[in-house]
Amino acid sequence: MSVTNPENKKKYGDESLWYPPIGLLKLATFHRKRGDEVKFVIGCDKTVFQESGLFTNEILWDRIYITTLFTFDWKNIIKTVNFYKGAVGGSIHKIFIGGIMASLMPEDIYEETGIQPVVGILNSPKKIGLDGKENIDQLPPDYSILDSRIYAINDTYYAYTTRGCINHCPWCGVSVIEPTYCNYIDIKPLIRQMRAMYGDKSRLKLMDNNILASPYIDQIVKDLVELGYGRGETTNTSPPRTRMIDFNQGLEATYINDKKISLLDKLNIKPMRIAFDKLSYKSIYINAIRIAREHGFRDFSNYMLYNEKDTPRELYERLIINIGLNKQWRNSYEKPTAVIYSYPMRFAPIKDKSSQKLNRNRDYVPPKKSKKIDFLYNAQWTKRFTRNIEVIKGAAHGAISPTPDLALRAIGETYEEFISNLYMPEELLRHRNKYEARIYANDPTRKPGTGAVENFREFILRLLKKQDKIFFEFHEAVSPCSKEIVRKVLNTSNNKEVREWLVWYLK
Ligand code: B12
Ligand code: SF4
Repeated sequence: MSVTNPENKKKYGDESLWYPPIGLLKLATFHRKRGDEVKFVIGCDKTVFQESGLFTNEILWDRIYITTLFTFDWKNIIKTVNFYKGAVGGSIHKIFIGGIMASLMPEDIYEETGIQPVVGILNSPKKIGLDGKENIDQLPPDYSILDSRIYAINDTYYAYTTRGCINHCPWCGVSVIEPTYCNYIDIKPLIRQMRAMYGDKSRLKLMDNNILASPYIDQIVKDLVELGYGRGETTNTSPPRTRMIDFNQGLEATYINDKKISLLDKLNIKPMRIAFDKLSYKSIYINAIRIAREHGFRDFSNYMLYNEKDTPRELYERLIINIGLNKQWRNSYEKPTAVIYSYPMRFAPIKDKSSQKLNRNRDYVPPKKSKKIDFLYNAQWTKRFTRNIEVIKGAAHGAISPTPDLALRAIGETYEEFISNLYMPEELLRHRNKYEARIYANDPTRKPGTGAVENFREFILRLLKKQDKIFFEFHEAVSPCSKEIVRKVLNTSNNKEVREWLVWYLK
């Protein structure tokens, strides 16, 4: 957790702001209903203690609640817990740690801090040592404790209509965080309370892990229509705004058929998120997109898990499938009839029983599958490759464009170009206009770049086709994404060309 300057965020809309810490907001509602005073702070905030007007190591607050999200935030979370521990003079019974990371690795947190985290959904005050019967998880979040310039609460409500998931995909933490599958939650009272408290907001983000698996999906859609999220419905504000539903965690393609889509058709869903996590789901995925489009859905957002059991080649093929669909939906001079934005999402491990504690870092790469690898056509993920995927995405604001020409330029027109891009020094990848000589049809007036991009591709493909000693020297120098290793090889390599290219990785 870090502090963001609210002034920097002012100009952005709700969609570009942070997701609110919903767990803490529900706890705020719970405590305020009991007449308690509540204050929200981000990260290690000394003002909490100064406000007490007392001397150091004194705190006015009776309880400190710390929420956690990703396991790879480990360092920051531990730092934050220790900060507040110090501030309450070590009386750790005042500190409560909960949320996602706390539920995924409670023993690790206990070992490190001496505090036993609260695991899972907060369905009873007993879990936080208080009396009462309320299901805290189903209380309306208290938006008033947050700065609306930092968090996306101006336009949006958040809710769950189900909890847990019937599947147990090995890469996913949901079966640990929400182990009991709850197939229906009536959100009507919650949304009505939120409207009464905070006004009529146009967006509803449903955070359900796998909503279409619920046998009560008909009832859920009925509830949403009753709440005014049907097609063409608007807010009761002046001016009125279109009400929109975002199934934030996506819809599982296997459940999408004519019957389910006819049901969803009643709702104003934007965007329609359908995941495409493995190439082997190709026909199921394409079929789901086809059915949804036939039913009039136009804005697709497609998450693609990568860096787990797949290969770069499989990711490229999935991206090409989306580019192909975008091409089909576009007549050369007219507006496309539908668009897909592709979001490659880097896998982050949930558990790690080995001593390496891989789930505490964001830069995980899967172990090598075999010693004998064809580094060209069966390349495996490396730190450099995952880094370069993020650079390619970053250049296009986090997504691969639905415009086919732009998408192909970003990822590479052929697999060979794609794999060269994954090896490419960041300087070249980030500043294509400066370094790419080729002029593309959609940007005919651009001044040609230096040609370093093309030269690099020629160099790396030559090496990849040989896979000899020189290739391995280069591959091992750049793959770990470490300037230190690059420098080392730069000092020892006898190959002039290798040395010349390595310099680019130090820029
Ligand atoms: C929404 C969401 C996102 C959102 C934003 C998350 C946010 N809030 O900021 C977005 C879309 C940005 C996102 C992105 C990613 N996500 Co995500 N996401 C989720 C999701 C679906 C819900 C999290 C959430 O906010 N829940 C809302 C609140 C109400 O529920 P809650 O946190 O469970 O709170 C309850 C309890 O936990 C408890 N509680 C919470 N806080 C506290 C505090 C105290 C003191 C107490 C006592 C109790 C308590 O009480 C609450 C009420 O019951 C979870 C899955 C899940 N079902 O939880 C995955 C999940 C957290 N994401 C995951 C992953 C992998 C990612 C990505 C890395 C994917 C990718 N490859 O890019 C990215 C990372 C982005 C980044 N920063 O780099 C993994 C985390 C794995 C890990 N190793 O940590 C999860 C668990 C899903 C999974 N596949 O396993 N994600
Ligand atoms: S279907 Fe989605 S939410 Fe359910 S276990 Fe698999 S990845 Fe997790």
